[in-house]
Amino acid sequence: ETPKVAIVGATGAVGEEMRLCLEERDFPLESLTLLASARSAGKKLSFRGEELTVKELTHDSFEGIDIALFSAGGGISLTFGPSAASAGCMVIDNSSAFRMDPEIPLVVPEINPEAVKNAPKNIIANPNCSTIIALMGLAPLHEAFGLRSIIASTYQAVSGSGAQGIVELEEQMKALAAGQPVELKVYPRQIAFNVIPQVDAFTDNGYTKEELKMLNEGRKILGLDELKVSCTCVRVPVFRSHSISITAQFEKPVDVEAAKAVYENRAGVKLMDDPSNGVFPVPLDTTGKDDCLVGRIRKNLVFSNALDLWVVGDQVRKGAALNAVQIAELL
Ligand code: A2P
Ligand code: 11C
Repeated sequence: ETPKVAIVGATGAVGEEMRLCLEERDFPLESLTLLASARSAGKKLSFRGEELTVKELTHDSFEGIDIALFSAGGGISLTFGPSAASAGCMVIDNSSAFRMDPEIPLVVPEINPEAVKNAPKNIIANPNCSTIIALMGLAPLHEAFGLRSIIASTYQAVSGSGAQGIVELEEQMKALAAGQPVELKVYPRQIAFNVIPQVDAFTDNGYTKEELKMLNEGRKILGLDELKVSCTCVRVPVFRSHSISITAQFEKPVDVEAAKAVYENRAGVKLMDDPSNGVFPVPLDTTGKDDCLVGRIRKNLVFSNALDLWVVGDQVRKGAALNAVQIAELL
């Protein structure tokens, strides 16, 4: 039986991409319901050549819906996710609200697809975007060499802040080009022609919440309770692909040629690594694309059994919407 599907946050940056992914991938569905706030109710959006009308999200929105893809922020997920799930709907949630709940699987379909089978709360969580993209590069290396620790810095696109982040970068660029002062709404500092070493709120230990997600979510997805991670997350003036510079230390001795070979025939990740010929991935290479790209693989000169690498992926796609749609496909 083909499912009835809903998108919660259908007018947002990720919600729009979810609709696109369902269409592009010919996802088998009986109907698609688009939900957002009262502000967007009545707005028309196209799907498979039809105009669909956006409806206001309410607690009654999930009657008869089989799968709901949530991307309207953690507050909306906490308020509406459990009631949708108890109405019999399978919730695939893009927020951080439920990710660390031991009864809620946290899934990257290329890495731990079997986890979807054990979802007693009818909720499956979609991981953080930087975590997904980093792990798409690291999981094949983990299989080969056994991952022990990660030191990473991220270069995160403004799409990670939703539609408003994209507008803020555009508006600041236009203002600067016109010699006008910039306005700050989403970010604590100017994002155009700048970089900001803060993504999400700071915690007591000096790391931001975003930086701790790579640790906690990485452990859960890979099933590695002892994995050590230290991360610095940085917002950069890029529209929609995140890049991550990673130093990874392994249990076994590493070899660069063997490391490059692990990406042969892997779904969702490709090697792009011939730096002396100018071949390495940049954010624009993955923008609007499904695959994550890996380059700059080299033996780390400081730590034993360690590699340095650079991973790039479209934040809106594999970092969010595509991964959620792939989880729905597993169901
Ligand atoms: P709306 O466009 O009506 O505000 P983004 O992450 O790109 O900012 O998108 C957020 C998404 O979450 C949008 O689709 C937005 O709808 C939706 N949203 C925000 N607040 C609510 C709410 N109170 N009820 C339902 N949807 C909401
Ligand atoms: C960003 N990664 O780029 C964030 C957005 O845990 O899903 C998504 C936060 C999350 O700002």
